[in-house]
Amino acid sequence: MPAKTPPLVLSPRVAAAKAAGAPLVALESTIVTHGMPHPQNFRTALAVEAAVRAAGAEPATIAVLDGVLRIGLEEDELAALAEAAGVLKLSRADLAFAVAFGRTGSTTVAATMIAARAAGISVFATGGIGGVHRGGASSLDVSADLEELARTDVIVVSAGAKAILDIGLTLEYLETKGVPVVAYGSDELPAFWSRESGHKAPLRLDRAEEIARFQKARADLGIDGGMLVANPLSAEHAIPRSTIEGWIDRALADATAAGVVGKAVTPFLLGRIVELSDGRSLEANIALIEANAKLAGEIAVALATR
Ligand code: PSU
Ligand code: MN
Repeated sequence: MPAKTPPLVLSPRVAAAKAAGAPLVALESTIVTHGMPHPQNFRTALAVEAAVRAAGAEPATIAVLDGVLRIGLEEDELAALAEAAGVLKLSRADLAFAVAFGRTGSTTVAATMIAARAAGISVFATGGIGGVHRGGASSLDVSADLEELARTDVIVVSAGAKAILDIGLTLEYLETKGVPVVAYGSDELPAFWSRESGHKAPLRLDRAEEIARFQKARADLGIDGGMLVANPLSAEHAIPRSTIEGWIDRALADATAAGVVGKAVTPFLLGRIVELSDGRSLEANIALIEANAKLAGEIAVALATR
């Protein structure tokens, strides 16, 4: 059988950037459909694309629309996705399900990595990755994002793992799987809404060029798999750990009481924490994803100019 090209469709802007060899940054869409309320989700999606462009790279927001894996969305498509109901939250397990049956779904970190890799995009910006949930040692609630980082060659720029998780176990898992975890400009791993996690970062780098250099050395050695870059959000927007922990505990108790399981857990917790914090967590989330998009753009530019 002849080799089959992956069934994905590049937007005209992304196709032009690729043809010109310009730096590209993949962006996920689950943060839009399941991570933030409307209309902040749409405004943030546009701001994040603008941040990538300001850094000199072309953004490619990824989603499955009516069964088509799309790499780069038009503004009206993004607007529709931001208010659509019943959008699937797609990971490695069900990305192909949406394609096979003509469904519309947003891509998580895991699914966006798969799509980015297939489209030849090596840098991706998100908010916070999924990881090992608290109690994960017995519930086995471990995000597919971690396994994807272990196997797919994409640099994921995040603010660390979401603080709702067990950060220590998440780090152990990534170490076991050989995923480099690089804190940007910090000795400590950030924890999404907070600059501090209580965990020392396995690796620290201070410049986008250094991250590109590290990735190049990995590739030269034939080391495959992803890399996790953890970018602490600005002190101005950060929420102290002690403050956020109270809201997390409340949200976790509410999730248990409501019997929330599986894929619904993370969206439930994020939404509940927005309520409990009176929108403060949302402001931090918006700020951190914009900052991650900017850094991802800089890394993509550095990789392209090496
Ligand atoms: N970052 C955010 N908000 C989000 C996410 C990331 O700021 O909603 C999404 C990503 O798509 C990530 C997902 O892959 O949360 C994790 O979901 P789970 O824990 O169910 O694997
Ligand atoms: Mn899960």
